[in-house]
Amino acid sequence: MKEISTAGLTSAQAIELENHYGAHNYHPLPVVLSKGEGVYVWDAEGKRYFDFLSAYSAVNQGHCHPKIVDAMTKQAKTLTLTSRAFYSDVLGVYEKFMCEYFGYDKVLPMNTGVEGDETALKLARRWGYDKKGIPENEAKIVVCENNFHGRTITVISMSTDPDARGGFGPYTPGFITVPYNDLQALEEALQDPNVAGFLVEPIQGEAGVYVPDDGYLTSSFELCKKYNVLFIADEVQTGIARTGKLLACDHEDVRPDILILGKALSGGVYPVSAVLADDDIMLCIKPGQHGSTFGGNPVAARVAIAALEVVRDENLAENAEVLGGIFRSEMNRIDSGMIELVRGKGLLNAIVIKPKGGKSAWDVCMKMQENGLLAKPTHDHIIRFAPPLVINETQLYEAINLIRKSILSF
Ligand code: IF1
Repeated sequence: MKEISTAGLTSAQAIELENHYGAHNYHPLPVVLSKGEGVYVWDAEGKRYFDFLSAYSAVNQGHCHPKIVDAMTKQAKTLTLTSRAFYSDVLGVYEKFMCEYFGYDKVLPMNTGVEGDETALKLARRWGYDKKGIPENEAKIVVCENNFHGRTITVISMSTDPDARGGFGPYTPGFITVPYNDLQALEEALQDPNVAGFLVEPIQGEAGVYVPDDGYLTSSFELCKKYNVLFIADEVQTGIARTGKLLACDHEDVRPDILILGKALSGGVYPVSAVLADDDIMLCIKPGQHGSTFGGNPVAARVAIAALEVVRDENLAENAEVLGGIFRSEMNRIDSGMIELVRGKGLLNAIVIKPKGGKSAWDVCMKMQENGLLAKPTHDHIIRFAPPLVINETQLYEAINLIRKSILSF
C-alpha cells in the first residue's frame, strides 16, 4: 500500500480508502470534509461549503463550537469514564440541569438516538405491566407509518421502509402501525387495552420533513390520556431548537410523557442521548434492568450541559423560527418548475423536487455542492435543508442565492 497520512490525503484518496475498507452501508455525496467551523465545512482541497445538513441536525450549535469543545477537552483531561458501577461528581449535576431545563422529574442518559428509543420502548412496556395492568408479554406500542427511529432490530421492526427493514427479520413483535397524521386510525388503535404507548416524531424527518396538521400532536396527546396510553415523543431530530422552539412539541404546548433526545444534545461533538419522564414512569425501571457502559459518562455530561447552554445563550430557537420563515418564503419565490413544494418548521425544511429533463434531487445536490452548499436528498425526490442554527441572516441569504442559482441552472 502507498504511504498516506491523513494530513496529505486528497479527496480521491479518502473516498478510495472508504470504498475499499469500509462497509458499503452508505452512499455519500462525493465530498470529503476535513474541517468545520460554525455554519461552514471545508473539503480536503480547502474549498468551503455551507453545511445544510448539520449531520442530520446534530450540529445545531455549529461545527466545533468553542464552548462545547472546551467543556469536552477539559473534562477529557480530568475523568472520562467511570461506568455506572460508581458515582461521578458530574452525572448528578448534569441530571439536575437536564430535569430543570426540560421540566421532568428524572432523566435516563444513553448515547445514541436509537438507544433512546429502545429505552423509551422498555420504559413504556414496563409501565404498561406495572401501572396499567397489561398481562405479561402482551404490551403493544402504536407507531406511525414512515417512521424513522434508528437501526436496531427492534426499532426496524417498527419500520415500514423496505430498505431499513427488509431482509433483517425475524422482527420484534408488539407494534401496531397507523398512518401518520390520522387521528381516527390512532383512536381505533388506542382502544386495544394492551397498548402501553404511542411513539411519534412531531415532524417526520426521514420521511421527508413531513409536518402534521396543526393540532395533531395536541389531539393525539388527548387521545392517549383518554385511553391511558403514554405519549412518547421522539425529538432526536426535531428537538433542541431545530424547529423554532426548544422542542417541536412546544409548538402545540404538548408535554410528552416520555421525551427522547439525541443528536444536538451534544452539539455533534460526542454521542449523547437522553430519555426524560416523571417518577411515576421512570421509576418503573429498577437497578439492573437497563443501562449502558458509556451512558451519562463525565465527558458526555459536560458536553450536553455546554451544548444546552449554547442553545439558550445564543437564542437558537428564536433564530431558527425567524430565519426558517425567511427560508421558506424565499424558496417559494424561486421561479422553477422543479420545485413542487416547500415545507418545514423553523430551520428543518425540505423541498420536493419534480424531475426535469432526467435531472433529479441528487443532481440538484451535486450542483449545489459545486456551488458551495451541501445538502442531501432523501427518497429520490426530496432535499432536506437544515443548516446549523447559528446561521445569521446574511449567511442565510448567501446560501439561498446558491440554492436558487443551482436550481435555476437546470
Ligand atoms: C443514519 C435519516 C435523519 C432519527 C430519529 C432516532 C434516530 C434518528 C427521529 C436514531 C436518526 C438519522 C440517522 C442517520 C440518518 C438519519 C436521518 F436520514 F435517516 F432520516 F436524521 F433524518 N430518531 N436519524 O432521525 O438516532 O441512533 O442514529 O443516533 O445514517 O442512519 P441514532
